[in-house]
Amino acid sequence: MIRLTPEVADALRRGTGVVALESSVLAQGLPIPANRDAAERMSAAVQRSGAVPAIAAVVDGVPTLGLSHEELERFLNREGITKVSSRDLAAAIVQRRCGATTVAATLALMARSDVRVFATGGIGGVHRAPPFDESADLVELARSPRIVVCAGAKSILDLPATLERLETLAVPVIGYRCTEFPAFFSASSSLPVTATADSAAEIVAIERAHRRLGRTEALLVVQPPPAHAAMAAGEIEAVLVEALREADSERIRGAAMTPFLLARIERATGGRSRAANLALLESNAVLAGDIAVALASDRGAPVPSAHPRAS
Ligand code: PSU
Ligand code: MN
Repeated sequence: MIRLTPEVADALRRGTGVVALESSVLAQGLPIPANRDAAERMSAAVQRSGAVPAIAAVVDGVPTLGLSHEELERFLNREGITKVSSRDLAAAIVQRRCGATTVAATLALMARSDVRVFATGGIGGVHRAPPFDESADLVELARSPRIVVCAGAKSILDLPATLERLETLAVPVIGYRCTEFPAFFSASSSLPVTATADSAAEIVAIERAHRRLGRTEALLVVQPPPAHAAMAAGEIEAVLVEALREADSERIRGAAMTPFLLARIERATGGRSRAANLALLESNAVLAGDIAVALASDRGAPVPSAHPRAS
């Protein structure tokens, strides 16, 4: 059902780590040429961790995990590439289109494969301001037994409402060495995560316990952007308020909303937000690679305690 590159198929057969990457962030989320930097830095980061990267996409109607060099070029040039969420997959397949997959669609493809770990920048969520708009990323997280590593949800969203929905959907939000839900460009949102883990091994142990309970929700692993690239919490806010006003007056709706807001922030904050975006994509890829490698070698070892009791 899902086409794998020989390298990805081989890694799955040998039981070494594989990390899925989404393609919507490359074809819609980031501008040219930052999208190329993102693809290269994320892929290299996954490899440095000892895992194999697999970019998810629909290529001329074929649902795919792992792109050839030529295919990646087509997605980076983005001509004729549509944004594909989970509900769009079937039509894209039948109509032989090229689709860049969101978090939701990437999870849907992963759920049909043995790829268990996914690295991205930020998930979609509940948008601010009416009209009501909630990303399918949230419901797919609720039914895809996989691990997703991200820097939270982008600050263009209503973060408290997004976390409330994740709670309702019973998606564990595990902070990697952090106690707050990150706000994508900045480290802090003042909103708590459900638990903190201090190592990839501890995340794998939580994953194992979650699956043993028969849970089907994804584990959402979050970490803040690297300190050297993070922006101050208030810095993005003024830009965002203006972008939301523009979106309203231009009557931007539905799937166009996220790319529209991302482009406005990009234009207004230039290099700063882009540097933060690329740095967090890379560090999420490193962590996802570490988790994938730990998961691949996991033989049900006892749950490691990061906080051993004093004896
Ligand atoms: N957040 C980002 N960059 C992105 C996206 C989110 O920082 O490119 C993309 C992801 O692919 C995410 C999608 O899954 O936007 C959510 O879109 P929507 O809100 O239309 O579901
Ligand atoms: Mn939407």
